[in-house]
Amino acid sequence: MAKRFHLALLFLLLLCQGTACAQPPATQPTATSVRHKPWVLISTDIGGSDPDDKQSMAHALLYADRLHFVGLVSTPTRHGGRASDLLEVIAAYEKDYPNLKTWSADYPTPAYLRSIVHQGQIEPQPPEGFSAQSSPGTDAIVQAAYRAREAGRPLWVLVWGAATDLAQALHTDPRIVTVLRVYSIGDWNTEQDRAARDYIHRHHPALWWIENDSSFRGLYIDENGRDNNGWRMEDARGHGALGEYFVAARPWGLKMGDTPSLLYLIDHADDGDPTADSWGGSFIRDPMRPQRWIDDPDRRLDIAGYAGAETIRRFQAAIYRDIAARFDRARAPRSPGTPLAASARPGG
Ligand SMILES: [Ca+2]
Repeated sequence: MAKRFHLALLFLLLLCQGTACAQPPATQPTATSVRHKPWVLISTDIGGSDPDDKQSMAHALLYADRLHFVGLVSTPTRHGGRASDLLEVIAAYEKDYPNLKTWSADYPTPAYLRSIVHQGQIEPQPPEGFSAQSSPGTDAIVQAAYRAREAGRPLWVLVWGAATDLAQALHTDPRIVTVLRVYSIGDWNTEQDRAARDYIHRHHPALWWIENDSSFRGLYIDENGRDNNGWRMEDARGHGALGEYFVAARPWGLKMGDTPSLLYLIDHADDGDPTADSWGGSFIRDPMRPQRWIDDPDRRLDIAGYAGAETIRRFQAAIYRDIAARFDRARAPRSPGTPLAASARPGG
C-alpha cells in the first residue's frame, strides 16, 4: 500500500512539472491527512425526538481529526430530524474550530463538513425494503463508496437511525457492497424501518456488517441496566459551543446509544476484527454468515438482559475520561508544552 502511494506521488510530481498544478480546494482535507484514517459516513436521525444523536454528533466532531468524514446524512424516518439539525451542530463546531485546530491540524474546516451534509429519505421504506425514489443522502452513500473504492479504502457506514438510506443505496447499486463496512445500531432504530433492515439482511448476505442490537447500551447504563452512569456534565458545560450544545441536548445526562459505532474506529483495536476487545464492543460471528457479527450471548457479558453490554460498559470510565479531554480542546487553545491526552485504550 505504501509503495503504491509513493508511486502515485511520483506520478503526480512528474505530472505537475512545468505546469500550474491545481491545488486541492482549501476546504478539502489533504491527501496526506486522509491516507491512514477510516473513511466514515454517518446516517443519523439527529433532531426531532432523538436528543442522544445530538450528543453523539458533538462527540463525533470532537474526534473529527481522527477520521475522514465523507458524508453526514440525515435519515430521520418518523420523528422529524432534518439536515438542518446537522448544520446546527456544525455551527457549534465552527465556533470552537479556532481552539480545536491548535490541538490538531487535522480537524476539517466547517465549510468542508457543511459540504458533506445531505438530506436522506424522509419516509420509511415500503414492505419490499426499497423504493423507486432515491434521495441526496442515498446518492451520497453510493458516490462515497465509489470514491473509497478508487482510493483503495473501505467505506465505513455508521447507521445511527433507520437503515432506510443504506438499503436504498444497496438497491440502487449493489456493486458497492464489497467496499462497505457497516456498523449499525439496531433495536429501536430497526423498528423505525424494519423493511429496510430486513431487505439488507435478506438480499445482501455478503455485506460486512456489525449489527449491534444491545451491546451499545453498555456505553450509558449502570451494572443494573439502568440509564445511569458516572459522566459528569461539568466536563462538557462551559467547554466551548460544542460543550453547551451537548449539555442542552440532554441536560440530565449522557446517553449516546449510537456512539459505540464511532468508538469502534477511534480506539486502537483492530477494526477488521469485531471479536477483539474494543471501546465499540466485542461481537461474535453470525454462525450462518461469515461477514456478519452480532451481540455476544455469553451470560457473563449480559447486563439486565442486554446481551454483550458488558463488552462496552467495562470501558465506560476510560471512554468518559477521553471524552472529557476532548471537551478541553473545545474550551481553550492548546498551550505550548501541554501533552496531548493519552489514555489506556484497548489494543493501544
Ligand atoms: Ca439515533
